[in-house]
Formats: sequence, structure tokens, C-alpha cells
Amino acid sequence: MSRKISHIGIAVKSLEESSKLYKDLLGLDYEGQEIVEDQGVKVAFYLAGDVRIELLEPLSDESPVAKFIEKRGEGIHHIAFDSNDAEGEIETFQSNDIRMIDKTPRKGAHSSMIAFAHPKSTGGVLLELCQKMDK
Ligand code: CMX
Repeated sequence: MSRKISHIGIAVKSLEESSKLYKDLLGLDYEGQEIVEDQGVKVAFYLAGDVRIELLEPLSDESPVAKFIEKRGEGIHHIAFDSNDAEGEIETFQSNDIRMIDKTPRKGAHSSMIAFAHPKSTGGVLLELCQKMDK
């Protein structure tokens, strides 16, 4: 089976402000929101067909998303790919010269374990491996 995209992450200053575009104007299905303390973000999920959009609002100035917005403005922040074995893929990526930010999976939104690869080693794209833990 081909690998799926888990979600596309978009950095925003305010989830509430952004809901006007994604919910009211685009009419995407709102799936709910949650706080991911580990990552310093509040996230809201929307579905466009099979594609999940994850809006990320920083919880503090220390959040990587706050730094991203400060430096580059709001916009597409990361692409997350489904993984059946995040731990194993971290090893494989590292042995193929991909710099992993997370050397072991850590807790993400939606009951998942996640690991980020550094954009400097992935052609400028912040890439996330995302393993669902509830199936
Ligand atoms: N996409 C592409 N490039 C990015 C980037 C992103 N999202 N974030 C930073 N960069 C680039 C910067 O522009 C910078 O490039 P230049 O040196 O050419 O200017 C370089 O990466 C280093 O960036 P920095 O501002 O110095 O920031 P840091 O090195 O402190 O942090 C990163 C960058 C990617 C390691 C950090 O943001 C991180 O660990 N991110 C992963 C965690 C995260 O984003 N969590 C929130 C999501 C939560 C979730 O989905 O659950």
C-alpha cells in the first residue's frame, strides 16, 4: 500500500481568526482541537476529503511555531507522513544522512507518536513521521 499523508501543518497566529477561512469560507469539516504541550502548540484539525489540515497556533514565544511565524510569517509549516514504525524509520533515515530532530518518537496530537526530520536535510521541508497509536 502506498504511504499516505497524515496531515499538512499550517502555522497561524490565531486558530479563531483562521477558522473564518477554513471553516466558514472553504467549508472544511472541523474535527476539533487540542493542546500539545510537548510541542508548545494548540492545534485545530479540518478535513478536506481525505486530506487533514492541522492549524498550529503557538502557546508561547518559545514554541517552534512562534519562531517560525516570527521569521517567515504564517504559512505551510510541515508535512506529516503516516508511519507504521516511526522508531525503525528514524534509524533508517539517520543511516541515510537525514538529520532527525527527534531521535526517538514523541507524543503528538491525535494519539500519535511523531518524529521530525530537520528541513536542512530534507530539501527545505520540515517532514514529520506520524504513527497512530490507537489502531
Ligand atoms: N520549514 C522549513 N524550514 C524551516 C522551518 C520549517 N517549518 N522551520 C525552520 N526552518 C528553517 C529556518 O528558516 C532556518 O533556515 P535558514 O538558516 O536558512 O534561515 C533553519 O530551518 C533553522 O531555523 P531556526 O529559525 O534557526 O530555528 P531552529 O533551528 O531553532 O528550529 C526546527 C528549526 C525545524 C529544528 C524547529 O522548528 C523544530 O524542532 N521543529 C519541529 C517541532 C515543531 O515544529 N513542532 C510543532 C508542530 C507540532 C505538531 O505537529 O504536533
